[in-house]
Amino acid sequence: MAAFLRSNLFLALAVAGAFAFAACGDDDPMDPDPEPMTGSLTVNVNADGSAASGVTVNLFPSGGTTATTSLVTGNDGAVTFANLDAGTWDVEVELPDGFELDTGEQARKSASVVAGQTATATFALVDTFDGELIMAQDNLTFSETSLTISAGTAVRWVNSGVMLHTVTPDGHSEWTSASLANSGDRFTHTFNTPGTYAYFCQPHQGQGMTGTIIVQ
Ligand SMILES: [Cu+2]
Repeated sequence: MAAFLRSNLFLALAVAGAFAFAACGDDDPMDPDPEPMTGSLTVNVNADGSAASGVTVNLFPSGGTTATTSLVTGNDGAVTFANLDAGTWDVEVELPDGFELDTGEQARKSASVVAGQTATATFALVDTFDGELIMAQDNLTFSETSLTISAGTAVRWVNSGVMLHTVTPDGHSEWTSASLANSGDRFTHTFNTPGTYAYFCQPHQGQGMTGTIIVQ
Protein backbone atom coordinates (compact mmCIF):
# COMPACT_ATOMS: atom_id res chain seq x y z
CA MET A 1 0.00 0.00 0.00
CA ALA A 2 2.76 2.44 0.94
CA ALA A 3 4.60 1.59 -2.24
CA PHE A 4 1.42 2.19 -4.22
CA LEU A 5 0.99 5.66 -2.64
CA ARG A 6 4.60 6.52 -3.26
CA SER A 7 4.39 5.55 -6.91
CA ASN A 8 1.19 7.57 -7.34
CA LEU A 9 2.82 10.55 -5.64
CA PHE A 10 5.78 10.20 -7.96
CA LEU A 11 3.46 10.07 -10.96
CA ALA A 12 1.64 13.20 -9.78
CA LEU A 13 4.93 15.05 -9.34
CA ALA A 14 6.13 13.89 -12.73
CA VAL A 15 2.92 15.11 -14.37
CA ALA A 16 3.13 18.44 -12.54
CA GLY A 17 6.76 18.76 -13.55
CA ALA A 18 5.99 17.99 -17.16
CA PHE A 19 3.23 20.60 -17.12
CA ALA A 20 5.59 23.19 -15.66
CA PHE A 21 8.11 22.29 -18.34
CA ALA A 22 5.55 22.71 -21.10
CA ALA A 23 4.17 25.96 -19.69
CA CYS A 24 7.40 27.71 -18.83
CA GLY A 25 10.01 26.11 -21.00
CA ASP A 26 12.18 25.62 -17.94
CA ASP A 27 15.17 23.38 -18.55
CA ASP A 28 14.73 21.28 -15.44
CA PRO A 29 11.16 20.31 -14.54
CA MET A 30 12.28 19.41 -11.03
CA ASP A 31 14.02 22.77 -10.49
CA PRO A 32 12.56 24.06 -7.19
CA ASP A 33 13.19 27.68 -8.24
CA PRO A 34 12.37 27.90 -11.94
CA GLU A 35 13.35 30.94 -13.99
CA PRO A 36 10.65 33.60 -14.03
CA MET A 37 8.62 33.55 -17.20
CA THR A 38 9.51 36.25 -19.67
CA GLY A 39 8.03 38.32 -22.46
CA SER A 40 9.25 40.69 -25.16
CA LEU A 41 8.90 44.38 -25.84
CA THR A 42 9.01 45.77 -29.37
CA VAL A 43 9.55 49.51 -29.74
CA ASN A 44 8.67 51.20 -33.02
CA VAL A 45 10.14 54.60 -33.86
CA ASN A 46 8.61 56.67 -36.65
CA ALA A 47 9.68 60.02 -38.09
CA ASP A 48 7.07 61.89 -40.11
CA GLY A 49 5.14 58.63 -40.24
CA SER A 50 7.97 56.55 -41.73
CA ALA A 51 10.19 54.03 -39.97
CA ALA A 52 13.20 55.77 -38.42
CA SER A 53 16.40 53.72 -38.47
CA GLY A 54 19.53 54.38 -36.44
CA VAL A 55 17.66 55.61 -33.37
CA THR A 56 18.92 54.48 -29.96
CA VAL A 57 16.27 53.12 -27.58
CA ASN A 58 17.18 52.62 -23.92
CA LEU A 59 15.45 50.11 -21.66
CA PHE A 60 15.09 50.79 -17.93
CA PRO A 61 13.54 48.95 -15.02
CA SER A 62 10.36 50.84 -14.14
CA GLY A 63 11.43 54.22 -12.73
CA GLY A 64 15.10 53.28 -13.00
CA THR A 65 17.90 55.70 -13.82
CA THR A 66 20.43 53.21 -15.19
CA ALA A 67 19.59 51.63 -18.53
CA THR A 68 19.43 47.85 -18.52
CA THR A 69 20.36 47.75 -22.18
CA SER A 70 20.16 49.79 -25.37
CA LEU A 71 19.34 48.87 -28.96
CA VAL A 72 19.46 50.84 -32.21
CA THR A 73 16.52 50.68 -34.62
CA GLY A 74 17.06 48.93 -37.94
CA ASN A 75 15.51 49.61 -41.33
CA ASP A 76 12.07 48.76 -39.97
CA GLY A 77 12.43 51.46 -37.31
CA ALA A 78 12.02 48.84 -34.59
CA VAL A 79 13.94 47.16 -31.81
CA THR A 80 12.84 44.17 -29.72
CA PHE A 81 13.96 43.58 -26.17
CA ALA A 82 13.56 39.85 -25.53
CA ASN A 83 13.56 37.68 -22.40
CA LEU A 84 12.24 40.45 -20.15
CA ASP A 85 10.77 39.60 -16.77
CA ALA A 86 7.04 40.15 -16.80
CA GLY A 87 6.13 43.53 -15.31
CA THR A 88 6.54 47.20 -16.07
CA TRP A 89 9.54 48.51 -17.98
CA ASP A 90 10.44 52.00 -19.17
CA VAL A 91 11.73 52.75 -22.64
CA GLU A 92 13.37 55.99 -23.69
CA VAL A 93 14.24 57.22 -27.16
CA GLU A 94 17.40 59.25 -27.84
CA LEU A 95 16.64 61.97 -30.35
CA PRO A 96 19.09 61.99 -33.28
CA ASP A 97 20.35 65.36 -34.54
CA GLY A 98 17.60 67.16 -36.41
CA PHE A 99 14.75 65.18 -34.87
CA GLU A 100 12.21 66.28 -32.29
CA LEU A 101 9.37 64.56 -30.51
CA ASP A 102 6.02 64.91 -32.22
CA THR A 103 3.44 67.12 -30.49
CA GLY A 104 2.36 65.57 -27.20
CA GLU A 105 4.91 62.77 -27.50
CA GLN A 106 7.14 61.83 -24.56
CA ALA A 107 10.75 60.68 -24.77
CA ARG A 108 10.20 58.07 -22.07
CA LYS A 109 7.21 55.85 -21.48
CA SER A 110 6.20 52.74 -19.59
CA ALA A 111 5.26 49.41 -21.10
CA SER A 112 3.69 46.40 -19.45
CA VAL A 113 5.39 43.16 -20.40
CA VAL A 114 3.30 40.00 -20.07
CA ALA A 115 4.93 36.57 -19.95
CA GLY A 116 4.83 34.79 -23.26
CA GLN A 117 3.65 37.89 -25.14
CA THR A 118 5.18 40.77 -27.07
CA ALA A 119 4.25 44.21 -25.79
CA THR A 120 4.69 47.24 -28.03
CA ALA A 121 5.52 50.90 -27.58
CA THR A 122 5.72 53.56 -30.27
CA PHE A 123 7.56 56.85 -30.48
CA ALA A 124 6.55 59.49 -33.03
CA LEU A 125 9.29 61.88 -34.09
CA VAL A 126 9.38 64.83 -36.46
CA ASP A 127 12.28 65.46 -38.79
CA THR A 128 13.17 69.15 -38.39
CA PHE A 129 16.49 69.02 -40.22
CA ASP A 130 16.97 72.11 -42.41
CA GLY A 131 20.58 71.70 -43.53
CA GLU A 132 22.16 70.12 -46.59
CA LEU A 133 21.50 66.49 -47.54
CA ILE A 134 24.07 64.25 -49.18
CA MET A 135 23.17 60.73 -50.23
CA ALA A 136 25.71 57.92 -49.90
CA GLN A 137 24.73 55.88 -52.93
CA ASP A 138 25.22 52.30 -54.02
CA ASN A 139 26.60 53.54 -57.36
CA LEU A 140 29.65 54.35 -55.20
CA THR A 141 29.31 58.12 -55.26
CA PHE A 142 28.15 60.79 -52.86
CA SER A 143 25.27 62.76 -54.37
CA GLU A 144 27.25 66.00 -53.86
CA THR A 145 30.95 65.52 -54.53
CA SER A 146 31.74 69.17 -53.74
CA LEU A 147 29.39 71.16 -51.56
CA THR A 148 29.92 74.79 -50.55
CA ILE A 149 28.12 75.98 -47.44
CA SER A 150 28.29 78.90 -45.04
CA ALA A 151 29.63 78.43 -41.52
CA GLY A 152 26.98 77.18 -39.11
CA THR A 153 25.31 74.93 -41.68
CA ALA A 154 24.55 71.32 -40.85
CA VAL A 155 25.18 68.56 -43.37
CA ARG A 156 23.45 65.21 -43.15
CA TRP A 157 24.66 62.14 -45.01
CA VAL A 158 22.06 59.44 -45.57
CA ASN A 159 22.63 55.93 -46.86
CA SER A 160 20.23 55.78 -49.81
CA GLY A 161 21.30 52.28 -50.77
CA VAL A 162 21.71 48.98 -48.99
CA MET A 163 25.52 48.69 -48.99
CA LEU A 164 27.67 49.79 -46.07
CA HIS A 165 29.16 53.25 -46.64
CA THR A 166 31.19 55.48 -44.35
CA VAL A 167 31.77 59.21 -44.05
CA THR A 168 35.43 59.24 -43.09
CA PRO A 169 37.46 62.47 -42.67
CA ASP A 170 40.44 62.68 -45.01
CA GLY A 171 43.35 64.45 -43.33
CA HIS A 172 41.39 66.32 -40.65
CA SER A 173 39.48 65.58 -37.48
CA GLU A 174 36.44 67.82 -37.93
CA TRP A 175 34.32 64.75 -37.15
CA THR A 176 34.87 61.11 -36.25
CA SER A 177 34.40 58.57 -39.02
CA ALA A 178 30.74 57.62 -39.26
CA SER A 179 29.48 54.27 -40.47
CA LEU A 180 26.20 54.14 -42.40
CA ALA A 181 25.63 50.42 -42.24
CA ASN A 182 21.99 50.21 -43.24
CA SER A 183 19.61 51.86 -45.64
CA GLY A 184 18.40 55.12 -44.10
CA ASP A 185 21.25 55.40 -41.60
CA ARG A 186 22.36 58.99 -41.24
CA PHE A 187 25.16 61.11 -39.91
CA THR A 188 24.82 64.81 -39.23
CA HIS A 189 27.55 67.34 -38.60
CA THR A 190 27.39 71.11 -38.21
CA PHE A 191 30.32 73.00 -39.74
CA ASN A 192 31.24 76.11 -37.76
CA THR A 193 34.81 76.69 -38.92
CA PRO A 194 35.57 77.89 -42.47
CA GLY A 195 37.83 75.54 -44.37
CA THR A 196 37.92 72.66 -46.83
CA TYR A 197 36.99 69.26 -45.48
CA ALA A 198 37.66 66.22 -47.64
CA TYR A 199 36.15 62.85 -46.82
CA PHE A 200 35.77 59.43 -48.35
CA CYS A 201 33.85 56.19 -48.04
CA GLN A 202 36.21 53.62 -46.57
CA PRO A 203 35.00 50.54 -48.51
CA HIS A 204 34.74 52.44 -51.80
CA GLN A 205 37.55 54.99 -51.66
CA GLY A 206 39.42 53.02 -54.33
CA GLN A 207 36.41 53.39 -56.65
CA GLY A 208 36.42 57.15 -56.16
CA MET A 209 33.69 57.50 -53.53
CA THR A 210 34.97 60.78 -52.10
CA GLY A 211 33.62 64.24 -51.38
CA THR A 212 34.54 67.69 -50.15
CA ILE A 213 32.72 70.21 -47.98
CA ILE A 214 33.86 73.81 -48.44
CA VAL A 215 32.83 76.01 -45.53
CA GLN A 216 32.92 79.77 -46.17
CU1 LIG B 1 30.59 53.52 -50.04
